[in-house]
Formats: sequence, structure tokens, C-alpha cells
Amino acid sequence: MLRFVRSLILCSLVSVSVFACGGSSGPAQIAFQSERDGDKEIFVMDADGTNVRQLTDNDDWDGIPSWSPDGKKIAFTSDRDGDGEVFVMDADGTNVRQLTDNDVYDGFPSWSPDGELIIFDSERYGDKEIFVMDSEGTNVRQLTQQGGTFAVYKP
Ligand SMILES: [Ca+2]
Ligand SMILES: [Ca+2]
Ligand SMILES: [Ca+2]
Ligand SMILES: [Ca+2]
Repeated sequence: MLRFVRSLILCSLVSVSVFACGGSSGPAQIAFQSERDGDKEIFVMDADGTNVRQLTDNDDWDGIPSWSPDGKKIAFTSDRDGDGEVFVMDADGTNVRQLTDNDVYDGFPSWSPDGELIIFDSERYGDKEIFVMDSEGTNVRQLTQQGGTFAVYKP
């Protein structure tokens, strides 16, 4: 019986720890876009609306944030190079990397549940279609042929 109770306690501890480590290793957080500084920027706040932090800061359009499943990165859309591109940054706003690079709209990124892939919209061949790429921006494949946008993975 004692052993059973011990394993129950251990299980609870492990569950709590996994839960706390999952997502963003801490309290639940929310990423969002806001125009409060005059143009669109990405912000993060705690789930109760407190502790708001601004992650992007420029005069361009930054929005449509998407958390990586491990909570460590945020993919987003920005037109800072003149048209929409998909970018990814660390969850504190540092280490910004551009994943797409062309002269037409790319945006609305969404992470696959395993964190390996990002789906997004692109007008690179005309109408908006859904594409997928590795989370480093390589190996781009087109998924739709007859138009598509705002794609999201099932969790
Ligand atoms: Ca700004
Ligand atoms: Ca901005
Ligand atoms: Ca683009
Ligand atoms: Ca561009």
C-alpha cells in the first residue's frame, strides 16, 4: 500500500512538472497583435492579462503570432521587407530569423504538433495557396492547388 501511495505521489509530481515544463515552462501565456504603438506589433501577456511585454518594435506590420508547441518560439508575419514574410523569434522577442524571402505575400504561420513544420499562406505562384516548410524555412512544399488560406494544424 505504501509503495502504491508513493508511486501515486511521484506520478502527481511528474505530471505537475511536465505540465509546468510544457507550453512555456511557467504560467500560461498569450501572444497577440496590437496596434497600440501606431502600427501592428506582437505582444505577450500572462493568461490573466497582466505582465504585457512587447516583442516586436518597428514601423512595419507585425502580427499573426503562432507559438511553437514547446513554447520556446513564436512564428509570425511581418512586412518589414516590403511584403509579407514568415519570421520566427524566441519567445522573448530575441533571435529573429526570416524564413521566407520573396517579393509577394507570405504569412499566417502555424506550427505542426511536433514542432517540425510550419504551414503558411503564400502568393508566390499567384493566388493564395497553403504551403508547408521545415521550421527552419527549408524544404518548401505546396499543399493546395485551388486556393487556400488561414490553415491551422489540429493540435
Ligand atoms: Ca511600432
Ligand atoms: Ca511593427
Ligand atoms: Ca514574401
Ligand atoms: Ca520580401
